[in-house]
Amino acid sequence: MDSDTFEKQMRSLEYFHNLRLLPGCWVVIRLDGRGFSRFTEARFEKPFDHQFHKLMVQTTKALLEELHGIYAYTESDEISVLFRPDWDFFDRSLEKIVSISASIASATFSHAAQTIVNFDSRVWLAPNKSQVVDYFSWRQADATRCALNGWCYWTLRKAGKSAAQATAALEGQSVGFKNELLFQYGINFNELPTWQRRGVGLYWEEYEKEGYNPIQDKAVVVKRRRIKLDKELPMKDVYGQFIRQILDIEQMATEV
Ligand SMILES: Nc1nc2c(ncn2[C@@H]2O[C@H](COP(=O)(O)OP(=O)(O)OP(=O)(O)O)[C@@H](O)[C@H]2O)c(=O)[nH]1
Ligand SMILES: [Mg+2]
Repeated sequence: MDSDTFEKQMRSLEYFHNLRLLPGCWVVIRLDGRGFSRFTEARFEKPFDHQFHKLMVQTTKALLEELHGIYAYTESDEISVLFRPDWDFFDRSLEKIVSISASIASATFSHAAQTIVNFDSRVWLAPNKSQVVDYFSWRQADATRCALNGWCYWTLRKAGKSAAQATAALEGQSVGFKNELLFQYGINFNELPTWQRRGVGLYWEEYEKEGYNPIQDKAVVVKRRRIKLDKELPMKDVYGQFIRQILDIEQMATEV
């Protein structure tokens, strides 16, 4: 067999390498810390730790910047990054997108935390804007549900209950019951930090910067872009409108 044939034969076994994201769809990449229940157990404050959250925000920012996303959202150990339908990074190759995004997240977090962690990555696709709004509402609802459960669970544990007892006490209980339980321990769930209950958003904002034009020899105001960290996201329908606004602006930019 000549070397060209051999090369072709070997390459043909890279079965998935030609998979591309569907054209014209909005893309979300979701990354999740691998085995973070165990990783966080001895290292971070429960249920929420500000230092841990800062590491997640730093990782989210790296993904948004390096992959040219338009919006990113993080809660607990997960990150979602949104891309425009015409996003053509890595020629929309699925393998490249999931492996490189997981690699950016793992490397950024590990470097900042000085310990090795891994993230998995998956792709979510939507042909229309309403589905993207639903996606981010879905993840935010998950953040709220997990925050309430986490606070209840760790409040009971810190009050001396075993893991089994705390789990059993919360099994099948309503949101009202869980709020009431926290209240009995002097915690008002609605007054806990917004980043814990709703997650945080990161997106690009324009700002004006004073610069100097050496040709004209005068001070000029230039426009720059930077990433804004929004720690006070609205919730439910208002959050949906907020996401829709981002999508509308991006769609207009695509059509220009
Ligand atoms: N202590 C602490 N733990 C956190 C914090 N944020 C997230 N976690 C942990 O991260 C875990 C995330 O849950 P999962 O992603 O479902 O669990 P996992 O162990 O990472 O499992 P896989 O994702 O399936 O690998 C939660 O169980 C929490 O224990 C935090 O601020 N402090
Ligand atoms: Mg995880």
